[in-house]
Amino acid sequence: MMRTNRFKNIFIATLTVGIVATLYSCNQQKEEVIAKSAAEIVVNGEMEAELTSPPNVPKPVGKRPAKKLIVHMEVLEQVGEMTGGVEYVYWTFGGTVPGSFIRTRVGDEVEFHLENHPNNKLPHNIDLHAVTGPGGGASSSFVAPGHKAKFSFKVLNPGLYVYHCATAPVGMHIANGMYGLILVEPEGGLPKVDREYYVMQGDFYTKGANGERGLQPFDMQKAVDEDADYVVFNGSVSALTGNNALTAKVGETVRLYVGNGGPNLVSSFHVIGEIFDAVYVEGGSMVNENVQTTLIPAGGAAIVEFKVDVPGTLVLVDHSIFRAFNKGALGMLNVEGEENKQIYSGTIEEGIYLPEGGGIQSMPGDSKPMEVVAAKSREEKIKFGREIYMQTCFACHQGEGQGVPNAFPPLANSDYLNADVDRAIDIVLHGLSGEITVNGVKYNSVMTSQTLTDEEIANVLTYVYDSWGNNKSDVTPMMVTKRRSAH
Ligand code: HEC
Ligand SMILES: [Cu+2]
Repeated sequence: MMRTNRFKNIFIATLTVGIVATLYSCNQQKEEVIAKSAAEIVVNGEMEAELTSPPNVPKPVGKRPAKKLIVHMEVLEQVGEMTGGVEYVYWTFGGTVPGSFIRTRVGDEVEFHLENHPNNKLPHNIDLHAVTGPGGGASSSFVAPGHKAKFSFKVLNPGLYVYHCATAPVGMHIANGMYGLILVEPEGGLPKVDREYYVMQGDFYTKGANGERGLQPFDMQKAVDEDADYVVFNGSVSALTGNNALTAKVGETVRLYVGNGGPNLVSSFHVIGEIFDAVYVEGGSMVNENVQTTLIPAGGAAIVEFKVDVPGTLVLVDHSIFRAFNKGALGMLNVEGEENKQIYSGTIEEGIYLPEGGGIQSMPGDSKPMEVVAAKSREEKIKFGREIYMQTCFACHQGEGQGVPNAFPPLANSDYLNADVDRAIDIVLHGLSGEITVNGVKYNSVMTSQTLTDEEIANVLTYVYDSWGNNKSDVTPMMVTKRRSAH
């Protein structure tokens, strides 16, 4: 018995490997053919893309032939409400988090215009996961405030793709809301459904704990520690509840385009009271059926479809459940229509799924004061200073201190910098605005004050003075402390 069984198993295993290998090579051949033909599709005319704010999506592409599709996307940095009484400065693609939804098809040639509003403080760019090419467009789309950039790409692969800002510090730009979705429909379009919605999860990190009121600044340390204060759908706690809930009628089919901007957390996406009839796994071409919870990685997406059979409130959650009830990852889909007692005995009672609110509590007496590691030598100061530069100053003043013409003055070989050390300390401490002249060129812009310790400011300025032909001035924490108390 044992023996025959084992042989049988080996036989089946060999057979399976054989079949899988054959299927795999067939698939590969097929994919090559598709990829080739997508690149070869000739575009026929041009049109301006319809962009929509969440939770809405543009009209289906369907059978429309491939075209040159013109996309105008504006970056806006603006204050919004995270939850009652808590405000946050969101950095957005098109004024919303997630950013405007882009809908295209295989074979389209997308001409992308990225515009950075003049009131913005920072440079930005865009990396679209639907782009075949280095950086997904990032290096071609880098724009300073008040500037615009244009690049184009051929859409080769169908699927649902994330786009995001990729300007340093990348994590910070994503954490502030710079992500969205671009859908690439296959040849002939997607099957028709009754309702389509756009939902995207993101995690947020604030200086204050969850629920602490006021304008909350971004907290870099919590972001690095992946210790989110808010985990939400569509940018804020109540974006998909109450009057903002999604709607459908009994008997309709619903398709959700679900993305996850991160920056850190993976979503266990689930709809309480439904089973997904179909899931386009990871937003690709593979369709899974009868799924309870689907995993959506940071920087990934999924398309989920289900038919609503009974009335009531369906609840969208990240099934990492403290995020749903204590950090905001909860949305609602209200279904209206006739009861069907055969399927379900009654409606779900509304109000059960009320969020439980700010849940981050600490035990008394467990917080130790932070130890500051002081640099022991000039070399170490420069090393620490370089790290700060790459995190804080790099985005505007650039990697070699060369700056950006008409927007950010150079720190390399800067006569303005070298003329006055105390003035440089003041600039980092308090920010700078108004007209200045650096190496004969006028700049009239705004540098925001940087929240750094005296030690960090000393290190970063020592690094800057030591680099790119500057005068090697040494800046000590004491000098910074003196300037700080002078104001
Ligand atoms: C958000 C973009 C931004 C960031 C981040 C930034 N700066 Fe600036 N910086 C500017 C702008 C804009 C000006 C010019 C302001 C004006 O026109 O009045 C400036 C001016 C300066 C100047 C004086 C002009 C010169 O070129 O010598 C110094 C020095 C300086 N920054 C240092 C730093 C350092 C050090 C950091 C990092 C700790 C930093 N900046 C971070 C935008 C930025
Ligand atoms: Cu950005």
